Amino acid sequence: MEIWRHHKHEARENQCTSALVKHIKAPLPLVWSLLRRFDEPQQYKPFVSGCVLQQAHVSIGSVREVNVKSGLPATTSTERLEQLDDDRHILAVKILGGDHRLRNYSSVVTAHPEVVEGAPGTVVIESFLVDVPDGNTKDETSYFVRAFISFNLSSLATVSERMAVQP
Ligand code: A8S
Repeated sequence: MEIWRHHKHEARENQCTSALVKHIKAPLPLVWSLLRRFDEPQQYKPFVSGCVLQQAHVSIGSVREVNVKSGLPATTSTERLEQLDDDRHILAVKILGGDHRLRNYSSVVTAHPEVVEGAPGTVVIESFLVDVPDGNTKDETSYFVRAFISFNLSSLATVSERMAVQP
């Protein structure tokens, strides 16, 4: 399978898009069990302080209210689950609103098995598409978003690798 096929976003003139790759030394079922929890991003995202789902259960179209820790340029973000594929390991989320500057943000994260030094590992790819805010450049926007995704994926690796060694 071509691992990049779900990450080809069509960016308009006022938008930017980019992707990050993270290799994790933990088996795919474990990594996916963390990624798929649309209702509990705080399990690995270091800047999330809490999350409230607007429905009783997660399904496509579910909306979550994410609260982020103090000191960040935002306090809250409203996000909708667009796709959750437990067979192909695809999660897609759209940001609907919040007191931040990310307009029309959408992201896709996929997980793929790999073997690292004879042990089961996982490659995670996360890509995004977002409007470039007025007064910012594409490079600034990309740098800002990539920084948060990079922290999230590093933390995902730390948490999964810890769980992999002590089941
Ligand atoms: C994610 C990705 C991002 C989250 C960003 C980019 C955010 O949660 C933070 C600061 C902001 O200014 C925007 O998948 C927002 O978490 C940490 C509140 C959306």
